[in-house]
Amino acid sequence: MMRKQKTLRLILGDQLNAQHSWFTSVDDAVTYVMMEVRTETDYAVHHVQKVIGFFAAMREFSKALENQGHTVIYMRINDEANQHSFDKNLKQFIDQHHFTHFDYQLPDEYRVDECLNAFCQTLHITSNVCDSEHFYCERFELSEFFKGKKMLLMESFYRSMRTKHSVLMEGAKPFSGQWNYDENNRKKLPKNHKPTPPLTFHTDVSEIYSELKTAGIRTIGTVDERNFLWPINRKESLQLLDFFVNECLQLFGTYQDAMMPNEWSLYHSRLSFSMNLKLISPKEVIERAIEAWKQNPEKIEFNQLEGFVRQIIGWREYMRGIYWKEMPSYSDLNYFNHRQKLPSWYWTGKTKMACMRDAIDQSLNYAYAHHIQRLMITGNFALLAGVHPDEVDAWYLGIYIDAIEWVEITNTRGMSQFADGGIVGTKPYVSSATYIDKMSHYCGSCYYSKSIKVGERACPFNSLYWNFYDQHEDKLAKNPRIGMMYNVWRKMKPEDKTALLEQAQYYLEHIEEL
Ligand code: FAD
Ligand code: DLZ
Repeated sequence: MMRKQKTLRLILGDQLNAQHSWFTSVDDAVTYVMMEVRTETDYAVHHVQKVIGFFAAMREFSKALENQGHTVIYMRINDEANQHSFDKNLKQFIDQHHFTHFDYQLPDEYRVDECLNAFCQTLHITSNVCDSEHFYCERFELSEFFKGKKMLLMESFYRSMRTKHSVLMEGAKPFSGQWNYDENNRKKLPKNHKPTPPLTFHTDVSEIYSELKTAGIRTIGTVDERNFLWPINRKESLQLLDFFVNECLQLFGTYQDAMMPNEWSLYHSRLSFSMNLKLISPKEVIERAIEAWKQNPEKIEFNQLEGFVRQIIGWREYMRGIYWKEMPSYSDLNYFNHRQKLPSWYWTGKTKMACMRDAIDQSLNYAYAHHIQRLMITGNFALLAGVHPDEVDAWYLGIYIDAIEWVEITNTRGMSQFADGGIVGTKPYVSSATYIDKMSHYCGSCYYSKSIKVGERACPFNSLYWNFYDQHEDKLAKNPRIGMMYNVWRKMKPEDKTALLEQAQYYLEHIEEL
């Protein structure tokens, strides 16, 4: 009789998928391994809530596996035997416990994928890699879809996903005959509107917090260690999903681009953390949202649902596909050759610009900002200020609870900084105060004036905006989506142009004081 293999299976911190086929039966020849390691806590300076969130969710997941009868090795951050990298610890476990086979799931991050690939080459036992069974698409499906195409348009990818997976379709046509409801969506919040208060959790994470301090892990931001607000297991993630479809979905599309001081989550789902750790799947999120709409179509209009589905089956899958298509060269792209550093107030919120202060403060307090705050406030400013994309990436990769490179870098370097020269976006997302005021209630309380372009109280976004276009005319003037701005710029009086450029220069030289 053949001896049964003794298998070691690695579960990464963002592979907490209880629905994975690995777990359908208990096999006493299989041991699962999870580990808290310095390579992961230190590849960026993370928000304290992010590190705690990952560790708490990993510990919950390992406990749940053990309760189901699975064998788990869980290595904590301060374990004496911890060698603080996946490959070194794995080697140690394999040698110590005489495993005869090693399994892992496809990692979502290029760096970890390379590390585990290389590790398997060194092994004297057999190994196998399988899918993480989370995404709609396979790793290189988008690459195949766009093969031979110059433009990688999200809209065409999104439509093909809707069709392939029969989501909101009537045969071959989109339900209601229309693919895109952006026109109906994206409104400013009425001034006295009180959004639904967010559902938060109250987990005591003081034990993990004190372990992080003992380990000396550098972090940013704050945490209420007795009331950790993020979901850390599948049950809580499903509660958050229920809360979203019952309380927020009906206004999701309408206010998805709106911003309001001191309102940190509005009608957003805050499901990115749960989804990125695979506590819940994109498919079940979409199915739950569709079910809620079907049950109550009067409360949840179709445009709200479509706006939400688009984010997940569209943008989320698209960004992952772009990541695997373009890595590793993507992480070096710097189309505008930007070189500046991020101002130090990105880590303190101490700026007189009300919009920047609010977006940074809430990022430090909650490890969260919604999409338009990331894109049109902090990202917009960094691009206008000519900050090096490496600096911008490091900040975004650290500060947000949901930041994992595949979805962070494509959004930051790609969509927000246009450092990829137009792989993800068709034009840079920059704006003056006009857009910020159109979508928010920040400008009314700001030290700077949204309508002043030059002078002491001039909103920095105004002059930096024109300075950006002036600086990059060679790269942008031919772009059909922005040619119009160059017509306006060229028609401006020379003395007005000079004043704007001088103002921008002054602000760039005094960026720390803004
Ligand atoms: P909702 O507004 O409720 O949207 C629902 C879901 O749609 C999200 O949970 C998310 O899974 C998905 N989604 C929406 N927009 C995008 C998008 N552009 N790309 C991919 N998925 C999307 N998202 C991350 O998950 N991790 C990141 O590190 C990250 N970094 C970003 C950096 C920048 C500069 C920008 C502009 C965007 C970034 N995003 C990132 C995308 C988006 O901002 C977040 O997914 C969203 O804010 C998460 O909050 P939510 O769950 O409340 O989203
Ligand atoms: C983000 C993160 C952190 C902070 N810590 C760990 C860890 O200690 N152990 C672990 O397995 N995963 C962690 N993660 C998530 C990983 O960085 C993630 O699994 C990889 O980036 C692969 O996508």
